[in-house]
Amino acid sequence: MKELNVALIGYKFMGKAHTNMWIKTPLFFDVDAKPVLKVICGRHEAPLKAFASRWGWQETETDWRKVVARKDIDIVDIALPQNLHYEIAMEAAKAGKHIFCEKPIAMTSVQAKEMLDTAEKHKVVHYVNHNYRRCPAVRLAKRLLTEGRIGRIFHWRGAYLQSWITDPNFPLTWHLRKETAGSGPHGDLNSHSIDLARYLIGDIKSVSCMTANFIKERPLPDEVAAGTFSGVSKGTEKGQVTVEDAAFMLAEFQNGALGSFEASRFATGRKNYNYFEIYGSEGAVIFNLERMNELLFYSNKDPDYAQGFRNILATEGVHDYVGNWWPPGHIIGYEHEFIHAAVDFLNAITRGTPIEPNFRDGFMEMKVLEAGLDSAVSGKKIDIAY
Ligand code: SOE
Repeated sequence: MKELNVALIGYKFMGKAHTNMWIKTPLFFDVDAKPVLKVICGRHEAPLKAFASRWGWQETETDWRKVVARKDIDIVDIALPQNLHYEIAMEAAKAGKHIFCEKPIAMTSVQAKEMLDTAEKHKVVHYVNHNYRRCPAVRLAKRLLTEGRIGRIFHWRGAYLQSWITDPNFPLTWHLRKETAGSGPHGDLNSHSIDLARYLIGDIKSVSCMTANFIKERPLPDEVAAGTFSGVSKGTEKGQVTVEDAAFMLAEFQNGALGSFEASRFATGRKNYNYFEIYGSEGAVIFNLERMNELLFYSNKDPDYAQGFRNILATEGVHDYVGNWWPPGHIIGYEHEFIHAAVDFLNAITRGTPIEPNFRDGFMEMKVLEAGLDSAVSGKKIDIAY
């Protein structure tokens, strides 16, 4: 089988998810090319080498410019904080590498547009990893919407709630600093909800948003040890939190539907509650990532004596991707969404099939995110000009 050499930049939470994805994809799916774990890149040599030997990366490198410049690399995989996406993706596109990039795509929509134009100019496959699109239950929601079973859409109600920084002693990791993350849960979590809403309902016309900051100072982190959800402080010295702690946004869709988006890391008890409801003239669907194999579906077409939300376990082979895993009812998890993305990404390279969300989607989403933050500052509703 043809081989494609991967350079992965980043080796923490997403680095682990992506490494697992490249390994498992050709084992479970019939792709035309086998990803090779060629080189992994990160700033800190000792943990990088330990990661590489545990997961089977052939080589390590501490300078991302060197890996992007290598002739033998086909795919550059960016699993890093937002502030590093733009520069690496631009260099990778110019070097003719296909790009698998973590979300949100960049720090600004201007950067995102340049990334899109450059990737298109150099004819490389470009993908922004909103993994939740490839959850089979989400694909089922899309199918029901496409088949008209929900009818005309009236409402999107989305929430992405976590609680990992409610402790005031959780350190000031990169997620909590504007210069590295761009924004707080708005960019980190609302970005996923916006992507799902765009995928399922359509583009957003205007937004109105409020943000809040509950804890303004935190202890500085031990940069090497700290990761997402697992901060380690360096000492008692504190620094300023420069992103919002929660962002609640209302939106009008171009098709007339009305939506709400809630993103917070202060939702006590919620771990990774990525939730949406869609209400239409013929029915409704409800999805909750923490029950990710299931989709609730309500249909007006059911006889009146049997109406109610039915719980569909999306593990039968009729659902997207799951036929390649286990027999029905043998549920799948978080990591599988990444593998589904890699299948489509590899097919985009070898078969020329389209892949979404791509840098165009990343750009559209950045416009919505930016409008949300502008609205939070001005207190006004913002019409989005794409
Ligand atoms: C942290 O908030 C995080 O890891 C996000 O960055 C991911 O995108 C989300 O999928 C889970 O939570």
